[in-house]
Amino acid sequence: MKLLSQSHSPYARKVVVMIHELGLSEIQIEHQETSPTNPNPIVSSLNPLGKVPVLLTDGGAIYDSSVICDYLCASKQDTALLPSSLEARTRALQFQALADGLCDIGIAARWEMVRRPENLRYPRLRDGLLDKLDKSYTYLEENTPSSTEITVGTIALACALDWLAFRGFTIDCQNHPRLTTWLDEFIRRPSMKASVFEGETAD
Ligand SMILES: N[C@@H](CCC(=O)N[C@@H](CS)C(=O)NCC(=O)O)C(=O)O
Repeated sequence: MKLLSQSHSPYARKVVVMIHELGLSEIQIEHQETSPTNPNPIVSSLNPLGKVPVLLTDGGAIYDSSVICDYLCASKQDTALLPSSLEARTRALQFQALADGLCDIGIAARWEMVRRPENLRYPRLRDGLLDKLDKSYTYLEENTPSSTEITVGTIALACALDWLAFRGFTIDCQNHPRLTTWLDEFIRRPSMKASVFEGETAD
């Protein structure tokens, strides 16, 4: 199997971390740049949305990151990273949904702050998006996972928060001490150290 990935994508990193955590070292990881303003024909031929990550399997191409994570857990019959009990599974998937939503918001905010030509930016939209990030950080400070909770949800969350910090949306450690401590500890995992963000979007 081969994963089409991007070294600065939080969704792709979630899958890369899952690959490490599941011990699936046979999966080859290939970097592919893509953006809505600079689409990559290889990625677009495999995913009509033109986005990475995409996992190439004998049965065809799989996207998006959540579906790939589900596929990898099922193929390894791993129930720890994606628990089978209803309550634990919903909790993991809810964290994953929040994490992916944070990344969607961060990407949208970056369009309004750096990626779109300056005369086309909409400050009111930027402010609305930044407010969602603030509210999510406050929610997560009150609902910080435990350091022993290693699921697709907490992996997604660590990748999302570390990506937001990588792009300058850093968590205020004075106001969010529990969340900051949790993230600092999580990014020390070997799987996170092996997948540190690097690079710039090529629009
Ligand atoms: N929901 C998707 C989001 C993937 C996504 O937005 N990937 C970005 C990289 S961070 C991308 O490929 N963007 C290219 C584009 O939007 O054309 C997932 O979870 O895989």
